[in-house]
Amino acid sequence: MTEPLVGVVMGSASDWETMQHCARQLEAFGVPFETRVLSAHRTPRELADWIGDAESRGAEVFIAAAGMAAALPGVVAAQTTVPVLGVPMESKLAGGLDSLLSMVQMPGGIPVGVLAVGKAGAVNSAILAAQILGRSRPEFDEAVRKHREAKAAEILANLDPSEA
Ligand code: RP5
Repeated sequence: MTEPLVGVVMGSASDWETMQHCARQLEAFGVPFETRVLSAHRTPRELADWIGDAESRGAEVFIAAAGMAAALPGVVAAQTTVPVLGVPMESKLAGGLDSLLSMVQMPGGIPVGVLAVGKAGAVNSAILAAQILGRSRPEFDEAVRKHREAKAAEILANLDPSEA
């Protein structure tokens, strides 16, 4: 079994609808990862156990998604020096601005790299994780380059939307 290089954790199963886009992007890049629903508030002990376990098995990036109080990425970051990327979930209050502000306002000393709210952030967290891993693994760097080229080609193939 390939051990995960990326640990993807979300505060609730309700976050999966958004975070499946992160998982799909990691899969497309061939990055080994594992996903967990574990909450900073509802399952704090199990969360701590998983962080330690994933780190000991070789995880080099954590991606943590949460909404509402959105404490999860900060709580993960407090327990590891593995880089943590945070993905704020959309919410009924202010469209997820609440999650974004909660997540991004980490106290000095414990950083979390916060991405955009929702699907764009979920996809970008996977791409950024691949870029981080790509510093020492050229295959992931190459996968990111190809992804960018494909996205650019899509745009250039349809320059005039009125012709579609
Ligand atoms: C957060 O609360 C989760 O990350 C989720 O975005 C939000 C709502 O959770 P549920 O009530 O849907 O389980 O902890």
